[in-house]
Amino acid sequence: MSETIKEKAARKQAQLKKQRNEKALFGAIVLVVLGIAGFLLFKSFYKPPLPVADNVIDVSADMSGFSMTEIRVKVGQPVTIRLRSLDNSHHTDGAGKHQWAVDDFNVSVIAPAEGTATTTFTPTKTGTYVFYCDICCGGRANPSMNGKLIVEG
Ligand SMILES: [Cu+2]
Repeated sequence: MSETIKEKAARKQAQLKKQRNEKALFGAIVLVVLGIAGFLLFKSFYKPPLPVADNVIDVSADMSGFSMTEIRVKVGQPVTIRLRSLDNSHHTDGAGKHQWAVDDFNVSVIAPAEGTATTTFTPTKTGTYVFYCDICCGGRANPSMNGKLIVEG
Protein backbone atom coordinates (compact mmCIF):
# COMPACT_ATOMS: atom_id res chain seq x y z
CA MET A 1 0.00 0.00 0.00
CA SER A 2 2.68 2.44 1.03
CA GLU A 3 4.65 1.36 -2.05
CA THR A 4 1.79 2.40 -4.31
CA ILE A 5 1.61 5.78 -2.66
CA LYS A 6 5.35 6.24 -3.18
CA GLU A 7 5.02 5.23 -6.82
CA LYS A 8 2.10 7.58 -7.21
CA ALA A 9 4.13 10.38 -5.71
CA ALA A 10 7.06 9.64 -8.02
CA ARG A 11 4.79 9.59 -11.05
CA LYS A 12 3.22 12.84 -9.97
CA GLN A 13 6.69 14.33 -9.48
CA ALA A 14 7.76 13.24 -12.96
CA GLN A 15 4.61 14.68 -14.44
CA LEU A 16 5.19 18.01 -12.71
CA LYS A 17 8.76 18.07 -13.96
CA LYS A 18 7.58 17.39 -17.49
CA GLN A 19 5.03 20.18 -17.21
CA ARG A 20 7.68 22.57 -15.93
CA ASN A 21 9.94 21.70 -18.85
CA GLU A 22 7.11 22.21 -21.30
CA LYS A 23 6.33 25.59 -19.74
CA ALA A 24 9.97 26.61 -20.01
CA LEU A 25 10.10 25.54 -23.65
CA PHE A 26 6.88 27.40 -24.38
CA GLY A 27 8.29 30.50 -22.67
CA ALA A 28 11.45 30.27 -24.75
CA ILE A 29 9.46 29.99 -27.98
CA VAL A 30 7.31 32.98 -27.01
CA LEU A 31 10.47 35.00 -26.34
CA VAL A 32 11.96 34.07 -29.70
CA VAL A 33 8.75 34.90 -31.56
CA LEU A 34 8.40 38.22 -29.72
CA GLY A 35 12.02 38.99 -30.45
CA ILE A 36 11.57 38.38 -34.16
CA ALA A 37 8.32 40.38 -34.20
CA GLY A 38 9.99 43.23 -32.36
CA PHE A 39 12.92 43.19 -34.74
CA LEU A 40 10.64 43.22 -37.80
CA LEU A 41 8.52 46.02 -36.32
CA PHE A 42 11.61 48.06 -35.54
CA LYS A 43 12.91 47.46 -39.04
CA SER A 44 9.71 48.58 -40.72
CA PHE A 45 9.11 51.62 -38.51
CA TYR A 46 12.65 52.85 -38.02
CA LYS A 47 13.46 55.76 -40.24
CA PRO A 48 17.09 56.74 -40.54
CA PRO A 49 17.73 60.37 -39.59
CA LEU A 50 17.36 62.88 -42.38
CA PRO A 51 20.54 63.48 -44.33
CA VAL A 52 22.54 66.45 -43.19
CA ALA A 53 24.88 68.20 -45.56
CA ASP A 54 28.43 69.15 -44.61
CA ASN A 55 27.34 72.74 -44.88
CA VAL A 56 24.84 73.46 -42.09
CA ILE A 57 23.49 76.98 -41.81
CA ASP A 58 21.73 77.97 -38.61
CA VAL A 59 18.95 80.47 -39.07
CA SER A 60 16.67 81.62 -36.31
CA ALA A 61 13.43 83.50 -36.65
CA ASP A 62 11.08 85.41 -34.43
CA MET A 63 8.33 87.96 -34.95
CA SER A 64 10.87 90.63 -35.84
CA GLY A 65 12.44 88.62 -38.64
CA PHE A 66 15.22 86.21 -39.54
CA SER A 67 18.59 86.24 -37.81
CA MET A 68 20.22 86.70 -41.22
CA THR A 69 18.88 88.48 -44.24
CA GLU A 70 21.48 87.13 -46.62
CA ILE A 71 22.64 83.54 -47.01
CA ARG A 72 25.40 82.58 -49.45
CA VAL A 73 25.74 79.06 -50.78
CA LYS A 74 27.59 77.34 -53.62
CA VAL A 75 25.78 75.97 -56.62
CA GLY A 76 25.68 72.18 -56.78
CA GLN A 77 26.69 71.76 -53.14
CA PRO A 78 24.16 70.35 -50.68
CA VAL A 79 23.25 72.65 -47.84
CA THR A 80 21.25 72.03 -44.70
CA ILE A 81 19.18 74.85 -43.27
CA ARG A 82 18.56 74.44 -39.56
CA LEU A 83 15.72 76.76 -38.70
CA ARG A 84 14.97 77.64 -35.10
CA SER A 85 11.89 79.50 -33.95
CA LEU A 86 12.53 81.73 -30.97
CA ASP A 87 8.85 82.38 -30.36
CA ASN A 88 6.73 80.41 -27.94
CA SER A 89 3.40 78.84 -28.72
CA HIS A 90 1.46 81.65 -27.02
CA HIS A 91 1.89 83.87 -30.05
CA THR A 92 -1.49 84.36 -31.62
CA ASP A 93 0.10 84.87 -35.02
CA GLY A 94 1.25 81.46 -36.26
CA ALA A 95 1.42 79.98 -32.74
CA GLY A 96 5.17 80.56 -32.61
CA LYS A 97 5.97 78.70 -35.81
CA HIS A 98 8.19 80.10 -38.53
CA GLN A 99 8.98 78.95 -42.01
CA TRP A 100 11.99 79.12 -44.28
CA ALA A 101 11.06 78.63 -47.90
CA VAL A 102 12.56 79.22 -51.33
CA ASP A 103 10.12 78.63 -54.15
CA ASP A 104 12.83 78.44 -56.83
CA PHE A 105 14.27 75.28 -55.25
CA ASN A 106 11.03 73.88 -53.93
CA VAL A 107 12.30 74.11 -50.36
CA SER A 108 10.15 74.72 -47.33
CA VAL A 109 10.71 73.92 -43.68
CA ILE A 110 8.63 74.94 -40.68
CA ALA A 111 10.12 75.16 -37.21
CA PRO A 112 7.76 74.54 -34.30
CA ALA A 113 7.45 77.05 -31.46
CA GLU A 114 10.80 77.19 -29.62
CA GLY A 115 12.06 74.30 -31.70
CA THR A 116 14.14 73.52 -34.73
CA ALA A 117 13.57 71.80 -38.04
CA THR A 118 16.00 71.12 -40.85
CA THR A 119 15.85 70.79 -44.58
CA THR A 120 18.60 69.74 -46.96
CA PHE A 121 18.69 70.70 -50.59
CA THR A 122 21.12 71.34 -53.41
CA PRO A 123 20.84 74.66 -55.23
CA THR A 124 20.99 73.84 -58.91
CA LYS A 125 21.42 77.31 -60.40
CA THR A 126 23.28 80.47 -59.55
CA GLY A 127 21.51 83.70 -58.82
CA THR A 128 19.76 85.59 -56.08
CA TYR A 129 16.54 84.17 -54.73
CA VAL A 130 14.09 85.13 -52.02
CA PHE A 131 13.64 83.11 -48.86
CA TYR A 132 10.63 83.90 -46.78
CA CYS A 133 8.28 82.93 -43.97
CA ASP A 134 4.64 82.75 -44.94
CA ILE A 135 3.23 82.00 -41.50
CA CYS A 136 3.42 85.08 -39.34
CA CYS A 137 2.96 88.83 -39.54
CA GLY A 138 1.02 89.01 -42.76
CA GLY A 139 2.99 86.28 -44.46
CA ARG A 140 5.56 86.78 -47.15
CA ALA A 141 4.46 90.34 -47.83
CA ASN A 142 6.00 91.28 -44.49
CA PRO A 143 9.32 92.92 -45.36
CA SER A 144 11.05 91.59 -42.23
CA MET A 145 10.21 87.94 -42.80
CA ASN A 146 12.32 87.41 -45.87
CA GLY A 147 15.86 87.56 -47.13
CA LYS A 148 18.18 86.76 -50.00
CA LEU A 149 19.58 83.36 -50.85
CA ILE A 150 22.61 84.02 -53.01
CA VAL A 151 23.81 81.01 -54.98
CA GLU A 152 27.36 81.48 -56.19
CA GLY A 153 29.13 79.56 -58.93
CU1 LIG B 1 7.76 83.95 -39.49
